[in-house]
Formats: sequence, C-alpha cells, structure tokens
Amino acid sequence: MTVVCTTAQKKSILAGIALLLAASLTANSQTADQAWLDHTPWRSTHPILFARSALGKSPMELKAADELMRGSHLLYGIFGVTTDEGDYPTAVGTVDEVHKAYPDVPIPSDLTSDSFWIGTSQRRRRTLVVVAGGDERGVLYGAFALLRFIAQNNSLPKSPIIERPVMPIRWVDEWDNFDGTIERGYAGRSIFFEKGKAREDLSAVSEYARLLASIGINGCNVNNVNGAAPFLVADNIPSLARIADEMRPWGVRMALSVDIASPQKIGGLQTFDPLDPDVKEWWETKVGEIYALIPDFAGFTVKADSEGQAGPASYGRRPADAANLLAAVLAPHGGVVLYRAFVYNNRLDYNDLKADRARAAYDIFHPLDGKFLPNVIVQIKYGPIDFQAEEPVSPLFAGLERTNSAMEVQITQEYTGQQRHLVYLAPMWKEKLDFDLRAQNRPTTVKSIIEGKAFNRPLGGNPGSPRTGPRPWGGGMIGVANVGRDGWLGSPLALANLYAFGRLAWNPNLTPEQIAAEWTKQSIGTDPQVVSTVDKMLMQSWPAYVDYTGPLGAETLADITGSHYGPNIESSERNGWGQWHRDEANGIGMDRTVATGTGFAGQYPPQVARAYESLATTPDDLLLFFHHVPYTYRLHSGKTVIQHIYDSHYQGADEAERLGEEWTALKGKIDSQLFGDVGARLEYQAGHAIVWRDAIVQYFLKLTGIPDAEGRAGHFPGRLEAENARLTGYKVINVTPWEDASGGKAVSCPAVAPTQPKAQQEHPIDVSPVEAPACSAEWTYNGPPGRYDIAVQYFDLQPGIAHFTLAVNDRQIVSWSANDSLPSKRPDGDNSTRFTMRGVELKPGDRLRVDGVPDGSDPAALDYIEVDPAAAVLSASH
Ligand code: GCV
Repeated sequence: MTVVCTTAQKKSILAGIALLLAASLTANSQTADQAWLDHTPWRSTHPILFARSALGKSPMELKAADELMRGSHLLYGIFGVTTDEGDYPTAVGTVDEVHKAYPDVPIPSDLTSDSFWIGTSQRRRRTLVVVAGGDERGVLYGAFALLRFIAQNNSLPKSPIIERPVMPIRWVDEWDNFDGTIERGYAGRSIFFEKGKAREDLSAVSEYARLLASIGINGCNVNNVNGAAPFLVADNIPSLARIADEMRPWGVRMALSVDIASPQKIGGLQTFDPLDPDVKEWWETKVGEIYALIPDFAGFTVKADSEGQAGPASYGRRPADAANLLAAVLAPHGGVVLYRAFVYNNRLDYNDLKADRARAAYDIFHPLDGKFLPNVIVQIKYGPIDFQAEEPVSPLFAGLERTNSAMEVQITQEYTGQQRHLVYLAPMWKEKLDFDLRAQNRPTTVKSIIEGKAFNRPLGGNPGSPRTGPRPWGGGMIGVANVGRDGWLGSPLALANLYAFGRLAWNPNLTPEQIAAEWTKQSIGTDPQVVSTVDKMLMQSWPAYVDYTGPLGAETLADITGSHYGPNIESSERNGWGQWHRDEANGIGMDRTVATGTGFAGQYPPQVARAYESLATTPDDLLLFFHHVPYTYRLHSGKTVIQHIYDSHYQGADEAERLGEEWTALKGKIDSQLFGDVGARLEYQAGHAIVWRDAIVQYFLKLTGIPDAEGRAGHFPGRLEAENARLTGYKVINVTPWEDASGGKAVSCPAVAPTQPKAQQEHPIDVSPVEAPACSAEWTYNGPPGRYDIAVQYFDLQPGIAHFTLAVNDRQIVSWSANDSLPSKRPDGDNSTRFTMRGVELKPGDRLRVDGVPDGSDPAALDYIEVDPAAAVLSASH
C-alpha cells in the first residue's frame, strides 16, 4: 500500500527528523554486520524517503521494497519513522508488473534476468520512482543500486539507469568446515556451522546474503573444498536446507563442495569410479535428496586429485569424466558443476629442472577442451600457481575455447597479509581481467573469455531468451571469501575487497578507483578529503605489499609450509610443492622458457608466449617467474636485480608507513572507533613491513655478498640488538629461519615450570598464569642528545600474553601486553611485532631497559630496540 503524506504529516515528520538527526550524530557510522549498508547518513540535508510499494509479493521483491525504506532512513539518520511514510512513491516490481501498473512508464521490454531499470516519472507534483527488474532478483539488485546511487550523490538519478550483469556465475566460496573452523579464514568461526551441523542461529547467514545481494552476488558455496564428504550424509541435508532458506530471499543460491569419493566414503559403495553405473545412480539419488529440500540448489564445486583430495585419477579417469558425471545428474534440476582446475602434483622433484607446478592446469585441462558438458564450468585460479600477490594470468583461460570457464580469486587474504595488512586487491584482479591473451591472434581479454564472448560461448551454448529467466550456465567469477563471525573479514578496510569482488563480477569494466570511491562513500564517509585519502590508501596498498614482500614475480617468500604469512624464504625450496623461486648464490628465478626451461611460457597463445620467452620483453614485475638470471642482471628499469630487491623493500616499508600517516590525517573526520581501530592495524602493518624488509634484504645480502649501493642493507643506525644487551634472565636463542630476526638471534625468557605445593600435587589445580619473574635486557645509549622514537621489536606468541615494559634510567616510561593473535608457536617472522614509544628525551649514557614477563608459552622474546630521531607520525595505539 502506498501511503501519501499530508502536508501536516510531512511537517511533523520533518520536525521529528531534526531531532532524530541530532540523535544519529552519536550513532556509530559503521558496524561490521552492516558493512557498506550501514550508510553514513546525509545529515542536515533534505531526505529522500521512499514509500513502500512492492508490486509483486515474492520474497525478493518484498526485500527490495524493505531495503529502500531501511536504506533511505539510514542514509538520512532517521529512526522511528514508519516505513510507509516516505515522500517518494515507489513502484518496485518485475517488468511485467510495472507495465501493468504504470503502462506509460517507458521501461525497456527486453530486460534479461538479474538486470534492472531505474527511472522516475512525474505524476501530479510528485515523483514516482520505478525500480523494474528483468526478474525478481533484478528487482532486488535495482533497489540496492538505487540506494548505492543515493548514498553517493544524495539525489535521485537524473536519467534512467539500466544495468545487466555480464556473467551469470557470480559466487562466493566459503571454506567452512562442519566443526565451525574455516580453512584460510581470518575472521573467527563459521557463520554457517558449529559442532558438526548447521548453527542454531542462522541470522548472520541472512545478513551475509543481504550484503551479497547488494553487490549482485547470486551464489554461495558454503563448505570447504577439502574434506567435503560429510556434508552429503543424508541426515545433514535438512540442516543445509535451513542455510539455503536464509539465503533464498536475497537471491543467493546455495552450492556445495563435494568430495568425488563420496559414494565410497559415505555411500557404502566399493568404488567412486565416475564411469561406474552404480556410482552414477548414487549421485542421482543424492542430488534428488538435495533438490527435494533445496529446489533452487545451484550446484557443486569440485576439488579433485589435488592436495590430498581423491579424484578420478584413482581409476585412470580424467577430470571431464568426473565433471560430466555430476553435470549429468544436476542438469535436469538446473544445477551446474564448478570443476576446479587447481589440480597438480604436490610431490614434484625439486632437482628436475623441467618439473613445474605452473604447467599443471593447462597440461591437464587443455586436452579436455570441448569434452565437458555444457553445465560444467572450469574454475581457474587467476594465476598458474596459487593466489600469489604477483603472478601472471593463467594460460588456461586461452586454452579452453570450447568449455565454459570462470576466474577464481581470493577475497580472504591468504598470501596477501591475512587481513592484518591493508591490501586492496581490486587493482590486481582488474589487471588479470583486462589482460589480453591474444588467443587466435586477436584481442581476447580474460574478462571477455569468462563472459563467454571471446569464444562465442553464449553461456554454454544456450543463448537463453529475454523472457525465459536466468540462462542456466556460463562463465563467471568466484571469490573465496571465508567470512567469519568477526566483522565478516576481521578488519574493517578488508571489506573493500568483498565489495570490489561483487562489483567486478557484476561489471568487470568498472575501475578499482571507481569501486574504491563507491565503497568509501558508503562505508566511511562522503567528505571529499576522506574519500580521496581512503581511495589513495587503498590504491597504494597492493603495490606497497608487493614491494615489501616481493620481488619481481618470484612467487611468495612467505612460509609456504605453514602459515603463508611471515617471511621464510627457503620454505618454498627443496620440497615437492613446486612454489619454487630457485634462489642460488649466482642467480634467482624459475626458467620457464621453452628454449631452456620448463616450457610453461609456451602454454600462452603465440604473441604472449613470445613476450614471456624473451628476457627483453618480459616485464620486470614477472621477470623471475619466467627466467633464471644473475643478481647483476639489469632490469628494464636500469637497476640490477639485487639493487631492485634492496630498493623495493625499503620503498615498500616506507609506503606501508605512509598508509598510517595518511589515515592519521583523517582524525576528527571519521568515526572515532573506526579511526582508532584502523590506526592500530596500520601501525602493526608498518612494523611488520619492516620485518619483511629486513628478512629479505639481509637474506639476499648474505646469499649474494653484493652490497646495497645505498648502504642500507646490513646497516641499522640506532639498532641495539637484544643478544648484545646486558641480560638478566634472558637467554640468547637462534631464530628459525634466521632471516626473521635481526642478525638471526633474539633473546627469550625461559618459562618457569608451574610450582604447586606438595599437597596440591596429588589433586592438581590450574595454577596458570604462572607468576614468572621478569627478564631484562639493558643497553647504554651513546648517541647525541635529543628526542627519539624507541621501537621495541619483540615476538608475540600464542597462547599467552607476555608483558613488556620500557624504562630509561630505571624509570618505566611505558608498558604493554603482547596480546595479538598471530600465527606460529615459535619466535619468527609470523609474530615479530614492533612497539614504538614516541618522543623520548635521551642523552648519552642513558640506560635503556626492556623487562619482559613471559606468560604461558609466550617467553617474552625480544629481537632488538631501535632508537630513531623522533618523527611526528602515528600515535602509539597498542
Ligand atoms: C582449500 C591453497 C590453500 C589451501 C586451499 C587450496 C585450494 O593451497 O593453501 O588451504 O585448500 O589452496 O585452493 O584448494
């Protein structure tokens, strides 16, 4: 029902609004639950409030109408006004419904599924706002698009907006386990599962689906691609159906990862051979059980023959056999199979110079091109290795001309700082989407391939029709999100990545800058300085991360056998995982040329292959991915490889520090809680960038023996090593890997065994935390008098909260707790952390002392202190 306000009613509402606006000033401008939908209000401006009017009664249309109300009220900070009292009558419905109700409104009649038209129409001094969808999902997307517009512009669109997504598959994947843990999740526990079943309270699932709908995401695969078999046990399907029920009103279809060995693991069959008729029958029955409870079930994601997951290779079958088996049983129900091309041998021989993990996806899948059923989509990670911060586009995109393909990216920042580092990934994704593979010697960007355009694959061969609803299959984008209960992604600015993923999957022609601005205006504030600063920070963050962790496409230098987080340069080498960079005393890089190397470069179409084959035409940022060169090799930039390594790491650490400085300039302009929270994270990041810088620089200095032309590597003015201090209680330890500590050594305060009185030993009680004595490290300051920043580099281990104090001449000036949750249980680059006390007056002869009190298994380990001339930078916010 549309309620039209009388003038008197309007006046009273506006009077109420003034009061409510004032009240809203104290409202928190961002909570993680609402993310970008908890809009920053356009306070003190005339509000645009919608009146509720869904023309249809489908759940998605009702949600669309509700969202317009809720969103417009939030935008203007108006609470307590009933949703029927808006100024703007709205018509929210499908094309047919709008045509019927308002035949004169010129809506295009060929709107396809998921697409929408937004326009206004003048009716007797009032403005009718129309949101028309090609289908119900399109209506919902249109409502969110209208709010997005108002959130940015504080006005209604002047001319109609018409949009349609270019890719039908726009999914997020979650790697959630049934026990509530999440593989590579950095935001707490699962919103879906707990203790082997779906959670009782699934309200967070609905909230998440709402966020997904607001950016056009239409599918969510809820479980880990590893260990998926238990999810299909018959007793579990009803609880999965509850999850699907929560997402359905938001137009998000549920999908599941499946273990191809399920018929054997949970079905009692002797085999899971994809060509066995009993196996097919098992899957048919299972799929029937699923669709009986989840009628809009989207389909299966498959990880097979990869990293310990079973696969068709066990029976000498190929991925197409497994994919087609599942596709055939899903097809009658409208489901699809996302078969992951992430199939490789993780027991490669390091000594075999021809062995190359990067080759695997193309070697395995290219020969199968054209052999997949039309509702199979091959899901290809953007690069040939594994979500690296810097790697080339996978050549497989060009290697599947007769097969649907989708690009898989990671929103969860596994190799890119795990949400502890600000790294806005849209520029990297965009670079991949825009990469021109020159297939068939003509322009073929990756985006044109996954849209189905490049190889004329109109969504799996079925062009669909404007009136027949969603086309059932085709290419797309998949973002591994791994959201959890801690603010979805565990860090406020990381939400920009989830937002950007959805926007790029909807329209890969958007620019990362545009998306950053959209997100900032909706999430943080519309003040021009806020928008330009946050956008600049976002855009700087990926290059900075590459700079301080890089270099030159060598693949990650993080600990690849453990956390994938801190530096551990040799962890990639001499094992079967194939993430090698082959750094030796005389040279570095993987020779992937056809002429002398693994031949990977030859998997690209000829023009690109030629470019990567030659040193002369390989871009600097991928040099070491394709070539093994001496450290003295000169880059296109004119620098030698080794000098680039030094320079980029110093530059990267400076860039990381600048991110914090830029944020600091927003003080008073944004929500204070957000300001403090992000400020502390950026300070941590700047400190960890130094850990990265120093690890890589000292490692390559030692390996090559080539000095840094700028004289920085190996020289740390103001640094006082803990192992050289006057130690009380502390013992010197060797840190592993050695490059993770300054000079390879640190000091650790030995744990004291808990002591219990004899009587209690028979009936032990919990005596933790242990009253441990402090250890101390003391140095004498010998520099010139002045004001200094004193950085203390320590290792923050889990579990346990060690305590530190810094004293000058026995006067304690600050103390802090090592209470972060960082990976690794021993002191290393995962948990090396910097605390900086700013502006301390020092004179020669002053005694500087750090006391460390261990706690549990955190031995208050210390690497060094560094005394630097005071800089007016970040405020210490530990
Ligand atoms: C789910 C990387 C991750 C694994 C992940 C795998 C994949 O190797 O480290 O945790 O497994 O990718 O994408 O399947």
